[in-house]
Amino acid sequence: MNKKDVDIITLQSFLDAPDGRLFIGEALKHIPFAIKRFYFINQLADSQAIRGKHAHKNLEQVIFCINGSFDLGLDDGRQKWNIVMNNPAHGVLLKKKVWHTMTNFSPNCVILVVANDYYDENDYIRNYDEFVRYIGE
Ligand code: T46
Repeated sequence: MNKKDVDIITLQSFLDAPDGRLFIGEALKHIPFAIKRFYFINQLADSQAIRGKHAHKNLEQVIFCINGSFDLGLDDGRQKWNIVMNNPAHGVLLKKKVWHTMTNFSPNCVILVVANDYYDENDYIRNYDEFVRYIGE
């Protein structure tokens, strides 16, 4: 995976100092799909935790780190890419069939994900060897 293959979405924001900064993302404008689901992850008390470790067969998502930081590892089966997620305005498009891992969480890390479909465990590939076989088919 080359840098050009990682789609970074940059949200517009408005600073009302000292009263906060407001970020905006609209479906089919900034987010390249209709949003059917969102979820967020907080309370990342263990900086050594590893989340993700899977790919999706069809699901597409955009992942944000809206507070703190973490490392996002991407792997399309040919090349690997690591992105430090530490800018709340930047979302990374998680395309289908890309193995992804989340590591190195700061204590105040909050991850927000928007997805183009509902939760379906059958869409997950949670075994790396199976992932390599799947993308080779
Ligand atoms: C992804 C990365 C970035 C549900 O029941 N519904 C949901 O919508 C989600 C997202 C999860 N779950 C259940 C499934 C598991 O029993 O919540 C539990 C934890 O999910 P998981 O181990 O998949 O969490 P992560 O952080 O490894 O992965 C999540 C998303 O599941 C996944 O789609 O791409 O964030």
